[in-house]
Amino acid sequence: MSDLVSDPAKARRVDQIDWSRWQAKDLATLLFVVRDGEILLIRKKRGLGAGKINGPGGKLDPGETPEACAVRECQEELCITPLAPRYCGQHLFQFVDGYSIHVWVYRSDSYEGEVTETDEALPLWFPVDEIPFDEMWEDDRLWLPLMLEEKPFLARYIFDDDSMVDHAIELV
Ligand code: 6OG
Repeated sequence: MSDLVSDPAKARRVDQIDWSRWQAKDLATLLFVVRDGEILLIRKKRGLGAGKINGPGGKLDPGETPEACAVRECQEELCITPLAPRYCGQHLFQFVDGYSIHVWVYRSDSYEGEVTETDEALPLWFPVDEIPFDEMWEDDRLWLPLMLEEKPFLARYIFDDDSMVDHAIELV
């Protein structure tokens, strides 16, 4: 399309961004343990999305792979080590204030250790058909079902603060 923007912060639709040249300011992960029909979520106490319910996760350390980051964040936030994480998909989030974040999503069926509250996260288990989407980021209701159905996705979004302005999700 011809109305590509030179600055991704100026886009109001995902098709206005040249995603092949897009580079996120932050790289991050989310990991969901799904076991016996329940999903392990957290009430986030700090960082981006503090106060919301989300999966455990956070930003990559320099040189770290997304998978290693996803496991480390579970260790730090919940004192557990998820076993055999499986890749589920990626999110490319562009915010209209110029911030951007690329998030890799993983899923695990089991873990070692005891789920423990930390100063970063309050653990919360929910039945997979009672996920509290009203307390989560607006995008989550679009792709968590794909993650639960094991359908790998590539999702692109424009956000204005907490509000999703546009999105496009591909199954890959
Ligand atoms: P820390 O600030 O905790 O890293 N994150 C999002 N998660 C969802 N579900 N939707 C979004 O929509 C998100 N934007 C960011 C990825 C940031 C954490 O927040 C997640 C990371 O786990 C905009 O270090």
